[in-house]
Amino acid sequence: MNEKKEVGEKAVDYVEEGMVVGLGTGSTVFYTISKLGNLVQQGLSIKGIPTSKQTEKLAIEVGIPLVSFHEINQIDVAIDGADEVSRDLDLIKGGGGALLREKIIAKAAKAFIVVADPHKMVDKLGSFPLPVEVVPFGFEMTMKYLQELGGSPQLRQKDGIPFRTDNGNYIFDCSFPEITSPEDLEKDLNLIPGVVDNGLFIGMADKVITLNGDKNISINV
Ligand code: DER
Repeated sequence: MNEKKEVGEKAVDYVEEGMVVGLGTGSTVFYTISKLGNLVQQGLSIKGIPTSKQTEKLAIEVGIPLVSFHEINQIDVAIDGADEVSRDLDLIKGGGGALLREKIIAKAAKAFIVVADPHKMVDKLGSFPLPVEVVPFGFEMTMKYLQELGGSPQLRQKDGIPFRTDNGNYIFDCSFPEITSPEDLEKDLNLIPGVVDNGLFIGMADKVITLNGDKNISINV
């Protein structure tokens, strides 16, 4: 079976009747959302909160009822993908451009479950360029501050113009020679005026579902 499909569908085991579910963004959680849609058609009663317009569209297509924050008291579980997962279950996210809404929903959830194919599992974070969401106003100055922190920021483009997030912001994909302290870097980045948030999710994942060396499901906690 497709590795993404196998880990994505496994996450459904953590969704129970009546739950409010944070629905992540990307090609792995696509399978989680698709399977949840099948279960909803078979009678499962859940409500979804999407982390992106892309996921909102998918959830509607597969028939998952959606709610917004003012209609709920809490999010029971959030399920999302990642671009890198460290041994400490810290994450780099944002490859899909949805990091801000993903982090808001992951933080608000009682449980945050990550679905990641084995290629995402790393010893140390940082091979994947770190996405940093910034407001367009003064982005040229923000870029300079990212460079002063040791990053090599590249403004993400789409169709020849700067990529815009669902929130109307830009993303810099920042390569760092080495991320010695992800905790400190996350804080330092978010202190820069113009930075909205970044793709470091430190200490947030409760479980990471992947495949082990024998290609069997591995639940890391
Ligand atoms: O943007 C993100 O963090 C997404 O979750 C995404 O990058 C996950 O990657 P995937 O498409 O390989 O699941």
